[in-house]
Amino acid sequence: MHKIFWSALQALLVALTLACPAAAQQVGTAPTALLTSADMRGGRSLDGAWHWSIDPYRDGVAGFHGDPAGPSSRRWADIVQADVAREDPKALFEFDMQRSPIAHLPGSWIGHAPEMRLYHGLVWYQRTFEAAPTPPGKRAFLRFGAADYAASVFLNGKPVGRHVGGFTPFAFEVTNLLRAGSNQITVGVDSARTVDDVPPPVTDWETYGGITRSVQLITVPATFVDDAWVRLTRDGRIAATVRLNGEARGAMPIRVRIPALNLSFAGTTDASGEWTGSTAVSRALKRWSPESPTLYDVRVEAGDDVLSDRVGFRTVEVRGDDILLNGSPVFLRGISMHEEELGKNPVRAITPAAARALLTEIKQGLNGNFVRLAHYPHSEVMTRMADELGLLVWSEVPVYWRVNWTNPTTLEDARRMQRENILRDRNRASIILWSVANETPVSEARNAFLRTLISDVRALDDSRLVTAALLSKREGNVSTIDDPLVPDLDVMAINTYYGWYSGDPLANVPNIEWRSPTRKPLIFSEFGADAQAGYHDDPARPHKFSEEFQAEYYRQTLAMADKVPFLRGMSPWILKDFRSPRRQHPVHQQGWNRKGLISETGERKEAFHVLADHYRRKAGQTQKAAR
Ligand code: GCB
Repeated sequence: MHKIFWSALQALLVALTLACPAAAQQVGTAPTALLTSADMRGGRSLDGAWHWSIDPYRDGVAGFHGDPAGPSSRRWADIVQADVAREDPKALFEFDMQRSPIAHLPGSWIGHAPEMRLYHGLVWYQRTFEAAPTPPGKRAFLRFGAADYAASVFLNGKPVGRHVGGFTPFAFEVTNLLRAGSNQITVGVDSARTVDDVPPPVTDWETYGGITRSVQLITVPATFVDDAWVRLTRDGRIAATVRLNGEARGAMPIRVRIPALNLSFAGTTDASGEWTGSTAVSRALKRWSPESPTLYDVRVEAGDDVLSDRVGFRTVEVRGDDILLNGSPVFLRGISMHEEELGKNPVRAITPAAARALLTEIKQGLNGNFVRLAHYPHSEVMTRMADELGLLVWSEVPVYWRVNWTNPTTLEDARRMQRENILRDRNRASIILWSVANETPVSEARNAFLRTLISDVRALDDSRLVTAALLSKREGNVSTIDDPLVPDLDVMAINTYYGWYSGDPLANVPNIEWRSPTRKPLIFSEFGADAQAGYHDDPARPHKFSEEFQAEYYRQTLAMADKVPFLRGMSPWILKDFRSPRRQHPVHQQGWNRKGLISETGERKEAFHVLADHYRRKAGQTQKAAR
């Protein structure tokens, strides 16, 4: 009786956990640690072979009358279904995780099998791994790089937590759940989104449901460095803000070391486990820049824990309508990019090689120094690669198009995603801009929502610039940047498609004049035109979707851009053709947005060379000005 009661209670808690994030918090399953720079901690990788099984009617969440899932449906049960069925002829299972097919994670399920290509909903994943009980004085966490969109995690039959949001990391403590020998982990990932989610269901990109980033089991000392933000301040000092997690977090000595600079500074945490300190820096410091992306090994020591990171030091600020990098004006020669690897069948598996291939095409191919990682936080593999290769980064949250501005839960979700993104990446020198939104229609409710996000950014990170991709108002040949959000931003950004979505003849595009009542630097955060690689047309009268049209569109739009006195950068749309269910032209698109300068397999289109030449000239101008 007792046993039945407890298992019914557990099933009820599980149903609540799966159904709503607020309930997840009530049952103590919200993420319990940040584990910043978790990718540097190593730990035990749980990437690789996992069983997977679809559950389109969410039978593992609730029965058909809405009651908690019964024993025949509980995917997370700590049993081997075939063994139980063999022992007990009455046992009924309407699933069998251990005999379900196997996929290699991380990577979206759209690549698991052809029939998964358009699946949206719940998929269960399960694997086992050998472990030992957590030793005394240590704590263990399961850490996910990302799961899209909501994930419920179970270890050895117990719910350990739920996370909402497809692009940011989360970690759950499992110290007391690990056992000697085989441990079973089950994750239910649901890709379905509603109008209250961030982003809402309608976007212009592929959803890529599933476990798309690495899974690690990380063991740390009982009190450990949960967050360490190390940066160069605008007044030229190296500062560190450290937060400890654990019972001994108060009054704990902390030391930060940068061995290559012979630099060490120290302090003691306050009662809540936090400490901020700073030190002067010697002339030996080589500042990070795209031309010389120097990174330093940094160690943060606290009690038994040492957190390591690789950090670059640079400053970024705005003066009048200039963006200053390390005190000197910089023009951002960029391009936008989705989180999608090269190839005919991408599954959003961003390995270091995949990230390097994409970013090298920007840095070396296009002569770029900047990338907009659209429209959501990209993999930490990508931002680390940007640090290493020397590309400035725009990072953003998926507050995209028609968000439900009046729903407080939607706002809380967006704030949490942004916080998780910033706390993950505050040590990346490459990131200079946090963007709070993309092409959101102006209203009082939207302005209030975005202002909350902006003030959150400023509270979390005062060392970078805040922006948002906005729309402008067109009258005749004058485009005015009149969004009421502009005064709240450091840098204005505009998406513009004159000559593609508008009926302007391309020859008219350079006649369009840009005005802004506010004096701030401007970035053209998007402009672009579709072209199907290999489709050529009469250069004298090119049609849409031809390489010639796209190349001419770039020539004319760049001519327009050259005339904007306060333009300080651009990230045209987009590096690579990307999957988008919106784009169903049967000849030219076939489910792909074709605005890439390279095709999905990396073929360069004519417009690629137009932009590469433009950036070569721009880079030359900057060098001359610096001399
Ligand atoms: C936009 C959106 C981007 C789309 C692009 C397009 O303005 O920000 O997500 O993919 O236009 O191709 O229309």
